[in-house]
Amino acid sequence: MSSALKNLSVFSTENLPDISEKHFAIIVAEWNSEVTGPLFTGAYETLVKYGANEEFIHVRSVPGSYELSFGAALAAQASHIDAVICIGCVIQGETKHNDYINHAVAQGLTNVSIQYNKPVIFGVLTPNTQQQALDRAGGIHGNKGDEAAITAIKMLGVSF
Ligand code: DLZ
Repeated sequence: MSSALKNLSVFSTENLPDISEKHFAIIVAEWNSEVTGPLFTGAYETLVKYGANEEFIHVRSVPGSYELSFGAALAAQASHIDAVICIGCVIQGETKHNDYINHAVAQGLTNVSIQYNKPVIFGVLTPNTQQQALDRAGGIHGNKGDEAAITAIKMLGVSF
């Protein structure tokens, strides 16, 4: 289902793990802050709503989405961090910058997750327009920050 049909703030919350002792890092890109601000708020409030201790939520900002990979690596290599949530918004422009940034961040965050064996969540919007971004940052399609936080929580419940 594409996100045009799905509300990003509607998800199953059955069997969520206890996260009261878990430490989360949230890394937020400053670019498009009118979008990343509400995404961050959604992620933070969702963590708290489902049991995170606010003292265990560690927030840092980076200039742009391209820098999320480095921020995530710093967080993931910190032994007390259990999961990392990365928040960004890359809006398509006249050039292909968005393609380069999006691919680099997606690959970068995957690499960090595998290297450090911790959930690293891609809370990055990749819209064609600012309106599409706002629609997914607390607008008509919900909030991708909420979805990113619930994904981090669910991943902490995955074990073998
Ligand atoms: C340079 C740039 C551009 C053009 N657009 C965005 C964007 O839409 N969203 C975003 O998060 N960052 C953007 N950036 C900044 C890059 O992510 C990065 O910070 C710079 O290229 C410096 O490495």
